[in-house]
Amino acid sequence: MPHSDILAAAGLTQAELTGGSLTVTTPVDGSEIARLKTHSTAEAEAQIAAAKSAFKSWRLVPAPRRGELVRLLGDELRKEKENLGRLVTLECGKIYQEGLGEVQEMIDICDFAVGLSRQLYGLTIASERPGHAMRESWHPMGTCGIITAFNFPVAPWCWNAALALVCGDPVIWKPSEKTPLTALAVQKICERAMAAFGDDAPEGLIQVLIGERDLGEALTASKDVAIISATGSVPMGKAVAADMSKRLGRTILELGGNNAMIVAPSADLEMALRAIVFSAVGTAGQRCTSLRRLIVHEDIYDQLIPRLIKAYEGLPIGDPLADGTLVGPLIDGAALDAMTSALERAQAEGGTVHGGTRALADSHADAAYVHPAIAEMPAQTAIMHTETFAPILYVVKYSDLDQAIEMQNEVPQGLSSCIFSTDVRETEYFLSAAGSDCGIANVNIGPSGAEIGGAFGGEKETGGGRESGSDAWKGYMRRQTNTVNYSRELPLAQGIKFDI
Ligand code: UN1
Repeated sequence: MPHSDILAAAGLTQAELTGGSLTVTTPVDGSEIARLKTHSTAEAEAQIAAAKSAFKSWRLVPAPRRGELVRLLGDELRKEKENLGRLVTLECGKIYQEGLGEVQEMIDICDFAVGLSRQLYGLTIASERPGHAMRESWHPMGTCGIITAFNFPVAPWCWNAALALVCGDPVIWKPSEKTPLTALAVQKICERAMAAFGDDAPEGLIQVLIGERDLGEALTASKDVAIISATGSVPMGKAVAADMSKRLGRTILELGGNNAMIVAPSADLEMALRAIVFSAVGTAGQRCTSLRRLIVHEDIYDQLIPRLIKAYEGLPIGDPLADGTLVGPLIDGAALDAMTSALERAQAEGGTVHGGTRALADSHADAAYVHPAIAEMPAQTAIMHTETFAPILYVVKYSDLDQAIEMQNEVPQGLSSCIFSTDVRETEYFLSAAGSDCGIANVNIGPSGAEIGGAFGGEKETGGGRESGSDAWKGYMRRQTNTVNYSRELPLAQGIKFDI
């Protein structure tokens, strides 16, 4: 399908796609697909003011009714799954199957949030005083600013927005400047859902800001943005956290990962092989959950690694829109440079690199296709402590599980992790307090491809935030402790006497 048809099918008009200063190129072939008009910081401030006034009425709409808006959003997304999935592929380069998967994540979180809209439960608490009742109430918090990255241009917005909306919070989205088109297409889908919902969806409830970093800074600077949920690099997260700490605003941070798999002697190597390839080369190694470090027991190293190298050699690399492609392009030339220099460092640190060179340079001179790389390392060297957003899989040997877990936990990031083993003593140990230090720890599946039902996020430099399922909704509400005295006395807590 020509690029212009993909844009049109996603509802984007020529008038919107031209005449602005933000040039959008597709990583598929490096060609320009739009010049978008950007928002000014004054417009960002106007959006913040509109959200503030939307909050006044939205917080009073009963939560199950707020859920109805998210149900309608899920319905619209179901209708648009292919069109939006294809646009995701065109704009960020992940293969079409993964583009569809990303839209499916949006649909799934909408379903989850609809159910949640009737389950924003608080506690009742035993009071120490006679004739007193205590409880905990959850109230809407205020506007939620959502900052997202190019690699998952739409799903993380929805993990945040679906929850924030049922929790009573307006949302303002600042997408990556590399992927603004998917954000515009989603905004249109939201507008249809709001129109179907009717009058109690106030103006300013769901908004999007197109442009550069200054717009994100307008969100972090404003006391009228109660929460910032940011997905992206560690430096971006540190900048957001620093700004937000100045006004003690709430953050939900989902930053870098440096995810490992331990392959133990008892592992099912067929399964491990498939899991390794999907999690290391899926999205061309540009997921925050991508597998980056493979820690393999020395007894099975020679059975697994040659097969893995062979599997890499046969990977179909190319147009992510074409059937059968498994590895699409990197986002841009800068990503290719970062990959090349990481591999040079790996070699300088004693590594042996397989693959890792540029692919399709003749047919796609303006795009950044690569052969995914495997780097066999003598130990967990310095380069392995950093996250390079590219398909590089570092491989090291281990001899004892404690040493493997120590290596797995040694890096500054703490998002996802996994072990392949059929020995329950090993797998339970890996999940125990002495095991993985990550927010996600899996057994016999790879580190990527989390379902929306669980809380998503991780520790250390990953930022500590949790999004998506479980009780992540609490991050979008304020907790209020209520004590009600229904007696005719006024006993004080802690038995204090204070007679006047
Ligand atoms: C990301 O890369 O920012 O677990 C998110 C996964 C996906 C989400 C990745 N569900 O791989």
